[in-house]
Amino acid sequence: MDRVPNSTHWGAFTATVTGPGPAGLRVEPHPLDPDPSPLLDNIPGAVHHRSRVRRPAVRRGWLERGPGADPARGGDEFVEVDWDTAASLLAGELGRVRERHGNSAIYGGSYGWASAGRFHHAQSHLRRFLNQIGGYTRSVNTYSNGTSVVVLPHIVGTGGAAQVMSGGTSWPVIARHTELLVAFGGLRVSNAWVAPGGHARHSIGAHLAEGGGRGMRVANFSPLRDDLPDDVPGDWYSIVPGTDVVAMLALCWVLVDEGLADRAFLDRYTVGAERFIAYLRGEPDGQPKDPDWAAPRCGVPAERLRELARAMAARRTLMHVSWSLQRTEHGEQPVWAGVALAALLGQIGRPGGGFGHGYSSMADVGSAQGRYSLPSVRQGTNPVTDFIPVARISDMLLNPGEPFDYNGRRLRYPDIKLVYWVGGNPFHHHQDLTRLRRAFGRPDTVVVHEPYWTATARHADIVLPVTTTLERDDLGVGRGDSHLLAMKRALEPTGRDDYEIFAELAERMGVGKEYTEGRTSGEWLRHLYGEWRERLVGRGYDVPEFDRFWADGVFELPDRRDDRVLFAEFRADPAAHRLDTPSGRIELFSETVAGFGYPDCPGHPAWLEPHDWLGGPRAAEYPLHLIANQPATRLHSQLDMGGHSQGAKVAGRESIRLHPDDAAARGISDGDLVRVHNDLGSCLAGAVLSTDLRPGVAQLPTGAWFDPSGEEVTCAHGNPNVLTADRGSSRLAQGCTGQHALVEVERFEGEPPPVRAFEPPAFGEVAGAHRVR
Ligand SMILES: Nc1nc2c(c(=O)[nH]1)N[C@H]1C(S)=C(S)[C@@H](COP(=O)(O)OP(=O)(O)OC[C@H]3O[C@@H](n4cnc5c(=O)[nH]c(N)nc54)[C@H](O)[C@@H]3O)O[C@H]1N2
Ligand SMILES: Nc1nc2c(c(=O)[nH]1)N[C@H]1C(S)=C(S)[C@@H](COP(=O)(O)OP(=O)(O)OC[C@H]3O[C@@H](n4cnc5c(=O)[nH]c(N)nc54)[C@H](O)[C@@H]3O)O[C@H]1N2
Ligand SMILES: [Mo]
Repeated sequence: MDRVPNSTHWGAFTATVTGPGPAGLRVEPHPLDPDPSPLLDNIPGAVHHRSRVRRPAVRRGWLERGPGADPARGGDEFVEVDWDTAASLLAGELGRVRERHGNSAIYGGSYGWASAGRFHHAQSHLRRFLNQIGGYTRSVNTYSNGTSVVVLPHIVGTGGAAQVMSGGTSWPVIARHTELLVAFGGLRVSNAWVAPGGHARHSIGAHLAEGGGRGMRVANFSPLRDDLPDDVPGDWYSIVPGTDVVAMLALCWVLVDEGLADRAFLDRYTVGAERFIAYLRGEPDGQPKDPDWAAPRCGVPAERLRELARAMAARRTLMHVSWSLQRTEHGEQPVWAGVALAALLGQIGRPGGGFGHGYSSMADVGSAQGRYSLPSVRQGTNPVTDFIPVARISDMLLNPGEPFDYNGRRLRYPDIKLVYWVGGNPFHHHQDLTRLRRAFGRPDTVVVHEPYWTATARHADIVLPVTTTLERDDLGVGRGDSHLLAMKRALEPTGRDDYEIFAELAERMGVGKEYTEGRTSGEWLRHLYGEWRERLVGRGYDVPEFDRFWADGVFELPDRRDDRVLFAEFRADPAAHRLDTPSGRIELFSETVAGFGYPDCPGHPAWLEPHDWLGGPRAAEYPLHLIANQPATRLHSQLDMGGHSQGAKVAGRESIRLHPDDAAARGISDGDLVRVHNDLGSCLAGAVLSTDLRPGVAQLPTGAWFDPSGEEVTCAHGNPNVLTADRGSSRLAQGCTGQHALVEVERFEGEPPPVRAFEPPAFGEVAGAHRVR
């Protein structure tokens, strides 16, 4: 059998089919990848798994009683129907909602990562289709960096924010020039296995090795020692979670106090330094933000902070903030304080110095990039203006018509009647899943396209089975990727492509021609490639014809720059390369933000106590700080049933790491089944003891499939989002704050409920015409 190329967000691979079932599917890393991710091992056991959705299914209550709010959503059985029945029910319901309530009653925000592949990108097709039938309420920003993308434009302008977020200073520049990399949030290499759309050649390990070999040291500010790989020269600053701003302010204070701040840089390139420095000195509140103030709050000894500030000023220093820090309450502040600290050091715009954001968050940050766009499906324009910041989903569904604040505006939640989700798993990604379940009970109808019976599919009324990337042809390339890959079908499809489903609905709703433009999906691939090729050829690049490319299976992208230095042009000539902030400079104080009058996001970086931190009153009841970070064994909730992910489960549940002292105090041993709980909910998890954690800190990654089937716990499987609060970062950005929660942990005694997350729901029958033929 032939090895055929394919791709995922966590890397490219080849598939060889030798027989039926998982044993007959061999998945190997793509030969291009020098450092492939182990997440590829999840694929063989997942693609044929019993949790696949095999036929269209409609929730029994919806089928019997018709559309309407229903708290039974998520607990009901399903009735399998044929495609024709499903399509006619769905087209009818879309028509009803559109006519009775208008298009803004359709929520198409549908956040999520879906799969790699430029054509079969689920959300692109949903949006294209919904736009063609009159539009939908959309979502803005991401769970990933939804706080940064709102606050950074106030600090460095929209263009500056785009430069920070689209990759910043290139990795090779860091490897060659940076002497001290101060990494708030560490450099967690397992996260850099992933980039949206894929990453053909993983290289972060090589860059770190080059830098380390040259003498670069990393200051790993993290509650987890192993957020920095052992073989990278560095020092662990074991910090109390959520207190990075405290440490950053103290570092700033030392720079100012010891005359190490670069006044010339501040004068020429920033505004508001005086206001910020006055705050550091304690002029407004009587409290200098010095290392003695900081140490008991952030857990890093005052002397270490002083020494580090001096070292930062004496060396070429990159001040790095991982995205995780802004996925918290007041997550605007560590980003802003990080820029302020870099500005005080005066190295912004110098090779290997200045500010960086997200180097350990995604493979494409700092990677070589071409200055051209990638092939993509046009989504058209949305005539509906209603939107929500993406993580306000439960608020919207629970509070139609109510006002909310966002980035200086007061907006209102629309009244959603139909939720249409493709390519995402809100019962993985959203906070306070108990509340989300209530919210999902509110709309008239919930529609989901899924390859798998995820918790989101179970909370839907109409579930349509879709193919995985192994079951369709596509073009694979990520942002900041090195190659365009042919993704070739290797298996017979289960379900249909999202494209086929929307084409059918579009046809039934009178926009079939507009939607398909008369092309089959094979013709679309050629078309997208052809369009893209023409653009590149027009700019003088040599790009093969489609047939040549498809036969080769891979094309190396031309002219990718890996010598970027963030804000080098601005530094060289701040008048010619003004930032598009009101002042044209870096704003350490923003009149705009101050003018919004948000107590939870003042006009300069500041320490604001979050609800969930070990120094606050809530810690008396819930004394462990849970880090709910990205899983090292999968991407989010994807392929949690796969071999690699399952191999890391403990006592059949997701593993939670605890410090041995915290475990001993609770009579917990390695491998025990534990109950993790707070006032929002509880879950089971399997204990792993490790001195790589700061005492008082627990770590339970995201992505274990939500399993509400055990009555005595909210989730029998270990999904941390039953414990996280559904609260925006602040009124400014309203970003996701899922990274942190305060919890208590105890040994679970007695007979534990089984994990049923991967069992398909119960299927029943209803009398009459809707049965499977
Ligand atoms: N507590 C806490 N929560 C968090 C975070 C955190 O740090 N802490 N991080 C957040 C972040 S950064 C993110 S990005 C989110 C991620 O949240 P999501 O992106 O929602 O998570 P995924 O598991 O990737 O969900 C993608 C879904 O799409 C489905 N799918 C795959 N391919 C296709 C396809 O071709 N068609 C269709 N229709 N479906 C498909 C998959 O089966 C899967 O169920 O989670 C967020 N949640
Ligand atoms: N393997 C794998 N890789 C992934 C993903 C995945 O699901 N699996 N998801 C991808 C996605 S969508 C995104 S957005 C990125 C996210 O990238 P990040 O947001 O950078 O990733 P996280 O793993 O959530 O957090 C990184 C580290 O931050 C540390 N941290 C948490 N809170 C604090 C704090 O208060 N202070 C300090 N100093 N450190 C803290 C934690 O120890 C954690 O390990 O990852 C991407 N990469
Ligand atoms: Mo993300």
